[in-house]
Amino acid sequence: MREGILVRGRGGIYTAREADGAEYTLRAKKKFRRQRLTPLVGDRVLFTPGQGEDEHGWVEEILPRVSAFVRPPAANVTMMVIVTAPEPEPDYLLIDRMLVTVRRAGMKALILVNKRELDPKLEEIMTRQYRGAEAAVFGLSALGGEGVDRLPGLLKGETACFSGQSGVGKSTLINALLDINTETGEISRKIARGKNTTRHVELFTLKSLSVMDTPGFSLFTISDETEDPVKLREYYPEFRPYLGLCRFDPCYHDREPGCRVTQAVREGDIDPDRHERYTRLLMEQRERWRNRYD
Ligand SMILES: Nc1nc2c(ncn2[C@@H]2O[C@H](COP(=O)(O)OP(=O)(O)OP(=O)(O)O)[C@@H](O)[C@H]2O)c(=O)[nH]1
Ligand SMILES: [Mg+2]
Ligand SMILES: [Zn+2]
Repeated sequence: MREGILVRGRGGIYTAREADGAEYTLRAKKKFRRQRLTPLVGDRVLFTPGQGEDEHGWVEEILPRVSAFVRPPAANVTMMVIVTAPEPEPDYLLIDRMLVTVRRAGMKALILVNKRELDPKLEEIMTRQYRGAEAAVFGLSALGGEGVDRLPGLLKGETACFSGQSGVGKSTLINALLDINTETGEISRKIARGKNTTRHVELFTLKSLSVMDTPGFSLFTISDETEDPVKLREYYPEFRPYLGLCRFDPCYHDREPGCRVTQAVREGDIDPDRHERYTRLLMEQRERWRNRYD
């Protein structure tokens, strides 16, 4: 058996790449379905290649994962790169939800503010929102090129998954970063068939970088699993300095009297919008927790 990494997958057909760059078309063995295991882009797999030119081979084993994501569907990601831009308008609640998922998985996070030339102020706003959230905020412009040269340093040694709303420029950034030409949302003048949005996750390993492009999304639930809502606060690194300083224990940092976190919000050490959205997610989690046996 050979070992490779899944770089693409669509309609049950996977592409595995060996270390030397050779690619193989594969299908997943039936046993995976019985195990309710779906191979994901980023998976390290053992496989047997197909015999002839046109014959596909088989994914035989999925090697243990460092991480697995449902949305975007990807395995072994170590850093989530959340791409934002002035256009389309940032959905902060979506970013917060992604950060919660990233924290829960124990991953690193990086927030890129693309299309900086359209509105240089957004980087500042984003930095204020996520101060203390352990996600560096970095403004750049994929089209203008400014800042792109600093990306390799930020992504070195990581398997970085570019995610975020459709149209923020994930594919354009990856193209600029790796000097490749994947599909981007530009209206194709030649064929005039409209937006060329990314439809599948793809892993690129080039220039000693490992980067995933993913389809954009606008809907995102934190998780289908129910989790005690008291856990939510643990995914907000900016609350950590106040651990154990609230009057009540546990404190949800919501409307309890003597809450040190809401005091920090009042004193301007935590962004009030970021905290307000936290209470919304908390409400959602509580609702789900109440209905967990339904
Ligand atoms: N002004 C400006 N436009 C940009 C920049 N980067 C990308 N764009 C444009 O934004 C549009 C969307 O870019 P894509 O790279 O396709 O966006 P995406 O995030 O990959 O979108 P999905 O694949 O649908 O998720 C295209 O028209 C790009 O040319 C930038 O730095 N500045
Ligand atoms: Mg894209
Ligand atoms: Zn509190």
